[in-house]
Amino acid sequence: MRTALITGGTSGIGEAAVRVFAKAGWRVVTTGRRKERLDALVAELGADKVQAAAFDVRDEAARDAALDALPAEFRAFDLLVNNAGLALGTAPAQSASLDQWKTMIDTNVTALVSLTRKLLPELVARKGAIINISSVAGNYPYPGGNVYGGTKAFVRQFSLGLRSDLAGTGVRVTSIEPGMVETEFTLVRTSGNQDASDKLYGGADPMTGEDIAETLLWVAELPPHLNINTLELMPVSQSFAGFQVARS
Ligand code: NDP
Ligand code: 8X3
Repeated sequence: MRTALITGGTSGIGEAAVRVFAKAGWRVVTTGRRKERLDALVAELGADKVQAAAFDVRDEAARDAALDALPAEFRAFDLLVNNAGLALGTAPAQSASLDQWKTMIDTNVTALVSLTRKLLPELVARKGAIINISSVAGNYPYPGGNVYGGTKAFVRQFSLGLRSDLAGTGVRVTSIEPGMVETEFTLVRTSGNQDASDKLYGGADPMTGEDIAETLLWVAELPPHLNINTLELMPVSQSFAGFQVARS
């Protein structure tokens, strides 16, 4: 039985992925700060299939303690899904909050790199896989995307760099780059503005966490000689709006 570590399992894409992987027969360890939500997932899916490790991904000591406390059969990973992440704010760079920028970099970049580095020797030994959740925001700039988009461009390029370094190891690395997925993402980005979230997703028929989770499972279960390098997904309703010109 293969074991996956899926970060950010308390809502959205990560929560859906925990269900999809557990139902497909994987052992899953999932993480997040909201322990009660993790505990509910364990109760729903069974402690033989899912274990929870509650910590803030930015706190390496808490992370290591939580992972070390897992039952032995949940401590060796075949797959790391780096999903935990967030956007904060949509203000233009010249008026954005530096604290919010630092939180995004600490969470989406520094914590992801740190957890990846920690697990890499074991993933190499087990010929495992890494799936990183980037975003279309890393591929296409948009007003107010500034640092969030920058962190996701990092995630994509880091994934490709890992592929280079891991040549010959059998470890697979994939960057998944979704467009609009209806989750708690916009609530978090707008500091809890339900109206803003409803307006963004309303009438857009956005992707769901389950759509992305099924894609993650497909990538993870491909034959071992196949690597999806990057995969960009959008709802049909979302497309490109072109350049802007500021005229005098
Ligand atoms: P949600 O807000 O629904 O889920 C985010 C998850 O990340 C939660 O489980 C949250 O757990 C966890 N997380 C955030 N910060 C931390 C932290 N400091 N420590 C531990 N866990 C943390 O959003 P999504 O499911 O949409 O987002 C998942 C990933 O997908 C993110 O990386 C996001 O950037 C990316 N993405 C989302 C898109 C979208 O349109 N929704 C599109 C493209 C990419 P908790 O708060 O309990 O700690
Ligand atoms: C989330 C997608 O376009 O809202 O990564 O930034 S977007």
